[in-house]
Amino acid sequence: MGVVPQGGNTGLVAGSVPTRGDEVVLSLRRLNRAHCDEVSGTMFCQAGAILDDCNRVAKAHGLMMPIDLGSSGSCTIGGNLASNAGGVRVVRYGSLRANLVGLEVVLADGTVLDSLGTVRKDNTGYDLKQLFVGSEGTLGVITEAALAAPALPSSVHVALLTCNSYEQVVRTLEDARRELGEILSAAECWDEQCSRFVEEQFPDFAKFGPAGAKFSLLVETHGSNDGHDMEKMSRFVENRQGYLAMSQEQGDSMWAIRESITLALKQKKGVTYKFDVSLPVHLLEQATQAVKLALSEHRECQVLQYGHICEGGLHLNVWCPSGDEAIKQAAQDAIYGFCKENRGSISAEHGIGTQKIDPLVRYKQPEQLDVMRTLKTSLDPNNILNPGKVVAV
Ligand code: S2G
Ligand code: ZN
Repeated sequence: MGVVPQGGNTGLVAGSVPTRGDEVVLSLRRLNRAHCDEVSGTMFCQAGAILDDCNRVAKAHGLMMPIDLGSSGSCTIGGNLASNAGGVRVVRYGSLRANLVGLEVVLADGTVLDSLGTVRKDNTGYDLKQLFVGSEGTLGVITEAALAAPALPSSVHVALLTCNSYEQVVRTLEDARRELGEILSAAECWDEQCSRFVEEQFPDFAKFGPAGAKFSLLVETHGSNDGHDMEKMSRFVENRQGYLAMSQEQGDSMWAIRESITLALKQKKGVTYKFDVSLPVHLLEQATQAVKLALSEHRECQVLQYGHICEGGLHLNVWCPSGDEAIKQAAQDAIYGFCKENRGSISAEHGIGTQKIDPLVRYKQPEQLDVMRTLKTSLDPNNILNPGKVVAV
């Protein structure tokens, strides 16, 4: 008998879905309280608290949650931690792992590990709380977290640039890091295929720049001095192809294009094979080309490239008019093989669940898998916690 912890069930690799028919789903939804320790800038969130709700509590104290995800209206903090959610502002605030201050987690034998608190420094042996981040409920059930909550920015600026080549995207990103420095909060890139899918599915969306731009690059700043930030952003945008949002509404419209790529893929009739990898930034386009080459005889398919470019995040999606296992396998071999050759990751932020166990076994260093299995069997000897997920012992 297994126990499958479940929060918002918004994962993309079936990590919170029972698969064996005899498991108990342990919903954390009723553990949904959140409060803020304003002095230390710490948010205490129970596992079932919804990310948007936590943000509302944080904002009431002039703070914000350190991550922002498209699923923020239904995903829960426990699930975000179990998958070490990243989202669109990792370049500025880090992943959830980087913002974890303390954790309350229940082990398979009922032991409660409690490291909740506000202190940022604790070097007393192994940092056990971090073991459970990204473990997808297979090592323990997260029940509450203490998270570092950054100050809510009083100045936010968004620009949407277009680039004629991926090399130009990389150069522009380097310029953004240099010219915007500490106020850079997000940089998201997508290709013309993504723009086409969004325009097709959401024709009423505001348009910024020429249709058919090879690449779009959304750049955002978070700061506390609007005059300073606006001057830096204006100077950054002035000699480039693109638009600087002149209102929050325009900035939101730019974000809406980026955040609707996933939805456009979902809405478009057909089948989409999703890959979520990370690589050195300069290689993302080459990875996409490797997949396009592997699918060159399948002209009916479309390969879409988008993601969190600052940290080398690539959401590569292959859309086909109808499902075809051979296409999925060819794309998978190409993208994961490219990651292996270039020290990338076959799952940048979505985790393993049940859907990426095979590539995990095929592409992860065997010695690392062995240590993972040792951890799993020592913490959960009867394999009751989310059995069949991640290392799937
Ligand atoms: C993103 C969301 C899920 C997807 O948009 O950043 O992580 O569709 C993704 O890949
Ligand atoms: Zn993502």
